[in-house]
Amino acid sequence: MTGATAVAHANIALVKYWGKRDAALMLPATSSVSLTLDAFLTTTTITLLDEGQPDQVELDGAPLTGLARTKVVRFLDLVRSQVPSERAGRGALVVSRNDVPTGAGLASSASAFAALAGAASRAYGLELDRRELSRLARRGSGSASRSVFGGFVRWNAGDLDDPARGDETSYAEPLPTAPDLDVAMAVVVLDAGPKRIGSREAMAHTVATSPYFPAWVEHTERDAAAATAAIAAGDLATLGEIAEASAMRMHATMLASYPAVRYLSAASLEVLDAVAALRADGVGAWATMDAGPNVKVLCAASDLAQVQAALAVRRGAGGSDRRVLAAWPGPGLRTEDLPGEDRPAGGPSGRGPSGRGRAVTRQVVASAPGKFFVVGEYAVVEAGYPGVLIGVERRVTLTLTETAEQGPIEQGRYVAAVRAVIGALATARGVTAAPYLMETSSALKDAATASTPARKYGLGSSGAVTVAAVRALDAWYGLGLTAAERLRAAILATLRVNPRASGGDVAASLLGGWVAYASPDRAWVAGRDADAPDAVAALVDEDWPGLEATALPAPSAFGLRIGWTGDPASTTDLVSAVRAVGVPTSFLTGSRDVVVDLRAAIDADDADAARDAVRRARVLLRGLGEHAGVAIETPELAALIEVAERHGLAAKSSGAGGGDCGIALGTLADEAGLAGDWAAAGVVPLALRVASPSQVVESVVGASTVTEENGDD
Ligand code: 2P0
Repeated sequence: MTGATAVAHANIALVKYWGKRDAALMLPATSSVSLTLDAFLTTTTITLLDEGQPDQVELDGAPLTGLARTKVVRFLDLVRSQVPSERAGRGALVVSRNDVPTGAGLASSASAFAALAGAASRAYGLELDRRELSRLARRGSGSASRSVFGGFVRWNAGDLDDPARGDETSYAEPLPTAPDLDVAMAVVVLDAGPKRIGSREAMAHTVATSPYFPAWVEHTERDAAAATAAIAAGDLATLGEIAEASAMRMHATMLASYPAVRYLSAASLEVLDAVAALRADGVGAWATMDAGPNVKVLCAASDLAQVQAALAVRRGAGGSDRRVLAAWPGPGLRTEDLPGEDRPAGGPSGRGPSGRGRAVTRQVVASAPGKFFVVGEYAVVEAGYPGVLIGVERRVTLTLTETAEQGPIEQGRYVAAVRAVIGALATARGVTAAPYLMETSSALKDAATASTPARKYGLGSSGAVTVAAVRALDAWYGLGLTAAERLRAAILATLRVNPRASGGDVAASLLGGWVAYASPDRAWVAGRDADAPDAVAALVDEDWPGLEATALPAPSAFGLRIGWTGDPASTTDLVSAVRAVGVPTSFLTGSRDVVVDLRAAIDADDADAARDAVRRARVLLRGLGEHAGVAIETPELAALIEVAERHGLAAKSSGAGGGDCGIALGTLADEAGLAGDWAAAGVVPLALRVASPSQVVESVVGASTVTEENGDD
């Protein structure tokens, strides 16, 4: 089968694009600056049909028709006009899916055309670098040029005088970003009301009729330069001010066209007021708006939960609460061939050990999410006793970059243990790989800001870094480990650092989502572990007694909320105190029953049974703390639990307890009410989504190949 799949994420402009100077070549009147978001994405698969067959285009399971289909077919024609091979005559089956919250009006032409550009160019065998991909995506939709890249991006207006030069020079590029610029966006979803004029038409109408348009162009070029500098300097306040001003100027310019184009609704204005009130309270939050009534609010990642909670509550005339989605910076375009595809000879493979001496640099980026215990903590440490955990969308990212000579890797004991385990596996399999540099970054804790100290939430960073290292080195050596082999390799490395670890955090980070876990018989593992490559390979290959890690179905009848109570007591102190007195058998068996019942409740999607299991787990953990003379459930956690119960949720401490986070499970009617009541009790609600699995993105910088491989085998 000949074809390719691409994934692209939406972006939100901080300095807006509004107006073209050349509609045929899709050249913008100004440069713009954006942030690519993780939360909204498009996945597009293109399969080439036989010569002469008409294109078929499907979006979210239904055939596209009319103008929407014509835009896609025209874009495919543009790609085919650049293809020298026999493929140019072949039609395409285009199957596209938007992952955006339903009914939120957030589907975006940016992610759609960036994904289409990636999938089409690859399916038709065009070897484009990222800049060329950005220029191509631009021809589908201007803002799509920016979604080729992740994070902060600038789309250059390009040469303004000569249209041909403009086409070559108008592309997006990733912006140098200060490492501590850790931002997020709260997306306030408002009723879209009657359908308004589309942005392409509205833009053309603004250019043609707004007397303010020349002033808009002049200001925007300056704003783009200032935003670029603020991003490089890590100056969020300046960036936020520019972003809000750019959005207001864009809407002012279109309000001045005749007849006026107005996307702002009364509800939008209320949110703009709420954002201004947040700022007056000293919280850094800045609003931006596009061609619709929704308001997106830029803030520091560490302020997101507070911003979300504040914007969710609608004050005054008895209105209902608003829906506020959370988004973080997202990645750029990824593409991959369909299975069975042969790359043209001599093209970069993007997989397996790197060929030395190539004029390109290979890079592997692996990431793994954080985790929370739902039930089973303390018991899961004993072989055969199960727990349920959940992966949450805060990631550790680890990047390997090809280098000339292998230098020392100083990334801590867990990474060192993974390097030893994967190195032994590679030796046993007779595989070598190029030397690499390794960098890690973690979003599992929030850096300090002027107003808040650094925050650590107990998200399981050692498990996440272990998993990210296994995924990265597996890809680097081209070992092609199965999911079960990755799990055993990661737990083996973990046990070499901490022989008492359960490995539950590793399983949750590897699989993402809801996970049932039982730890292996660690005495059995220790008895067989040895540095010899063959011993490691044998151990990673075979089943381990007791070990179970199973992805559970995501419940729809209930969800999890997470609250943070503040500084934790030391996990090791708590665990040592409990171990000193011994874990009573009644606790172990009680915990096992709870886990069995919660798994059944998840399978049956039964909220009442799930709450019952969580309440029993809470009682067991309090009893264990009393037995050992330590506060697993601190007074702050008790307050968190009582507030959650008032809102109809069942709650408990999570993990070792003694502080950190509590989890609350159930169906929440009043999101803002819980957030407000938790805040009044000194609990910070954490806006954490259920995580997708650990993942690897592999790229060859300087060539066109970017492959992504997901956690599922
Ligand atoms: C932006 N928007 O910069 C601006 C701000 C909406 C408001 O780019 O005609 O779908 O396909 O180039 O990219 C939306 O317009 O328009 C847009 P075309 P596009 O994000």
